[in-house]
Amino acid sequence: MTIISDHPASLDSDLVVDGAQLIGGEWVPAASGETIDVINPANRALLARIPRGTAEDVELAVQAAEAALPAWRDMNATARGRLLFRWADLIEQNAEAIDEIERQEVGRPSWGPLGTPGQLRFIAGQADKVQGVSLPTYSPDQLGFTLREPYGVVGGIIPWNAPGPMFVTEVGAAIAAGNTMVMKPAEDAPLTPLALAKLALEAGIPAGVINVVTGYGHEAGAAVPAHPRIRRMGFTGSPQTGALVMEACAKNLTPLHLELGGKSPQVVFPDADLDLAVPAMTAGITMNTGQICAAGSRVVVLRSIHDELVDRLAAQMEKITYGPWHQPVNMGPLINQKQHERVLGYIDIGREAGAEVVTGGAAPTGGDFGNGFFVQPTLFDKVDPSMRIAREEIFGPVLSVIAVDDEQEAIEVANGTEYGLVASVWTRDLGTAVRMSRSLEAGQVGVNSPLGAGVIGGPFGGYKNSGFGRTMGADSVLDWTQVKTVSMR
Ligand code: TXE
Repeated sequence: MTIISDHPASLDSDLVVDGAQLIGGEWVPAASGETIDVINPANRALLARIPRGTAEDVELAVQAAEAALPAWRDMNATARGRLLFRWADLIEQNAEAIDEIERQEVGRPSWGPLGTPGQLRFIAGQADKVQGVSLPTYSPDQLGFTLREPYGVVGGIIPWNAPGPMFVTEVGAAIAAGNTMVMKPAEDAPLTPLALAKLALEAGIPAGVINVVTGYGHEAGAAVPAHPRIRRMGFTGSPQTGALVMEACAKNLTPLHLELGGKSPQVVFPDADLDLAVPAMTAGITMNTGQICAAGSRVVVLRSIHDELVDRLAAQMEKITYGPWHQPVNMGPLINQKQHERVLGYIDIGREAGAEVVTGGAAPTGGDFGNGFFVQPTLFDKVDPSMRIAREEIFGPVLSVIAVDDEQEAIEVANGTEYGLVASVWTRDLGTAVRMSRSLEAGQVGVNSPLGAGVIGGPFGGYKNSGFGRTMGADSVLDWTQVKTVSMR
């Protein structure tokens, strides 16, 4: 570990990389020499300083990734997979330290055992299952088949809401396929990605296969898709930034996938099991303080069950405890001041548009909340689908209830936003479940299950403006490959 800054550490772990980024297996400062403070959003305590990387650092990282490419690409695929399995083992062995780093930089309470090793193992298992097909030929002295080959040096940009899982799924899939990568984590939560990269080196993944350039989005971030020798990109974040990344890729004709968030509907029918639905829907909007792309932020409910559902949701939301990361609470703060202002701003927008705050609706003050970016779990009723709080991603613990008259209207409202990431249906009727599963415009549909959760290796990604391409599952590894047809005589 290279310690460059001199502030008192409030995170005590060998895995905390302070003042350095990873280029070609070396922990180095930014070419600019400048740094960015990383804080705990629950109390604004300084956790570490990260290099403020720029295009110059991205260039060095691309060179390092190019140098590492031939050996990594040509390695026996099973051996490559084994290194990823070893990486997963090390993450599991260091689960507490990783969890603590992620808890502090995101400000969230512990979620118990890390899911990250399992996600990585699924991907590791795909490394030697990247296969082509055999093809018919015109003549018997000819063979035809396809090869799936890595793109080469690829780039990734991830957000701050789940830095650990995002890092392993994006990096894991790209390198499992034989690519080498330049990854730019979010400036708000870079410490978990850096710690995971450190474990990757320890696992024996060669220097230069994973390069992590830290810095701001408009500097280090913008330089990754703008680099002409980045052969493919993966981006997770906001639609606005996604469009910028796509524009930069268009200039270089670089293919990419985008995962851009959602406004996921939870459609509740009168025969729903509310004992199951209410806690799940509440958890779905308060977990990670609502800062989850899959958060079920709209409840679309059939009118006959509306009053009972709103009462029960309000009671459940009032049970949610919130406070600093080190306490046994359900919910922590929002990530930063900008998001705090944004979420509180949306609550005002909802009120002004005529929606009714049933519970929550403000930032708690005093006591344990100190100067953290906290906001109360908030339930809005009497929401019209045309309101901004019903159409735009708030990325906070704010749930909007929309009443509808019948199944057809439920489908229209559920599909009535530009997003299409996840949708859930709560019903005991098999016919309703089948029709809704087909009708909902979303990359993931949950029946009596929120967030599209619980499926191992399920491809994850959006319909419509939620993006394209898939970031998990076997498909994600294939997405990082290109197809070559071979005709052999
Ligand atoms: O996102 P950005 P922000 C949504 C969510 C949230 C909103 C704003 O609604 O309220 O976006 O969050 C990098 N070129 N999601 O501002 O800007 C940046 O450094 C290249 C949903 O944090 O998209 C970070 O690493 N990169 C989402 C990453 O992009 C740039 C998760 C995401 O930041 C860049 C996060 C640029 N010009 C936010 N500007 C999800 N899909 O889960 C920024 N970045």
